[in-house]
Amino acid sequence: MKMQGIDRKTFIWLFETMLKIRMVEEKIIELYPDQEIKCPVHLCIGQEAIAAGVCANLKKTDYVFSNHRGHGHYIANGGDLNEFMAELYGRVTGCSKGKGGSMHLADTKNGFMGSSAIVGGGIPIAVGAAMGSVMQEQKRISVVFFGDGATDEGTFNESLNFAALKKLPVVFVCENNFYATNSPASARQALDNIYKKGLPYGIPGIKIDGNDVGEVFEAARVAVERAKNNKGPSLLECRTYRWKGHVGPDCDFETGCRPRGELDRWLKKCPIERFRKSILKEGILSIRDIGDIKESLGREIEKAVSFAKSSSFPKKEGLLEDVY
Ligand SMILES: Cc1ncc(C[n+]2csc(CCOP(=O)(O)OP(=O)(O)O)c2C)c(N)n1
Repeated sequence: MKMQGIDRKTFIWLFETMLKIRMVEEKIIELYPDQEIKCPVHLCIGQEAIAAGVCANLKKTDYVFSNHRGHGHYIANGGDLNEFMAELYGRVTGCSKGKGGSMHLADTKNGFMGSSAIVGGGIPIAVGAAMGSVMQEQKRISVVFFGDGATDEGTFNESLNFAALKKLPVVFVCENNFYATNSPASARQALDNIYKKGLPYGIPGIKIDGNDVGEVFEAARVAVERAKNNKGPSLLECRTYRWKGHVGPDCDFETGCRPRGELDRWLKKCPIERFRKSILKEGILSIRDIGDIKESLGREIEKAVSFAKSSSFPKKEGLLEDVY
């Protein structure tokens, strides 16, 4: 586990954030059968290190764009948990006023400009935001999270080209979990080389173990620094695996969509368990401290669920408000 250059406070923040993402999603899995959460949920359990490692390097003023698998990004970027749960429950107190659901989270006060279900859709928008930032002489950088499936889209290449041409402050973060819905990357891409896809445009790329939060943190630090110093965009390919199915709480091997053995191999590379071991070994936290963190997160999550359930649904009359 790569841990050099990370201070104690950041270590603890990274651990708490990854655990928070995991525990929130485990809660969603528990509650989903009640059928009160009506929206589809694309869970990111297994991919927590990427959201935490990247967002740890960002300021509230930076722009973040996300995709349909965006719970971790919203949480790691400091999104309010009550508003998150309320959004999943379709309540008016939700971060998108209950009209977006899990795939359309937004938290603009923290620079989280929104997630979208259009695969690859966030990529050109992030480039546009970076361009706006440069034109307005702001020091805001733009970060966009997307899956390996999004790199199959033409918009990915067009956006990379334009960002490179204009030397825009963008960090492209690909969470390569090797599947787009049920289609494995090997059935869609001739080469296994997403990190190299910016090279023809002059964008440096790096292949990272996306389950090693230290490695993600360090690569993101370098990319963010580069963007801030007007050196242009970077592409991070973070290799990981989603433990759950494409959508919903099942695992997808039940329906034959992917092999059980593959999931089992990745379960052994749990990003949180790996980090927990390092944290204990380094003496940064004790088992007791970790227990306390879990307890406090559990309370916070329960409160958010109660907040969501006790909030009202949006009114019918407001159906066409906030529609762009
Ligand atoms: C433009 C577009 N094409 C297709 C879809 C249907 N769709 C939804 S998610 C998805 C797969 C996305 O895979 P990836 O980008 O790798 O992200 P992951 O789900 O693996 O995190 C597809 C094809 C869509 N929502 N938008």
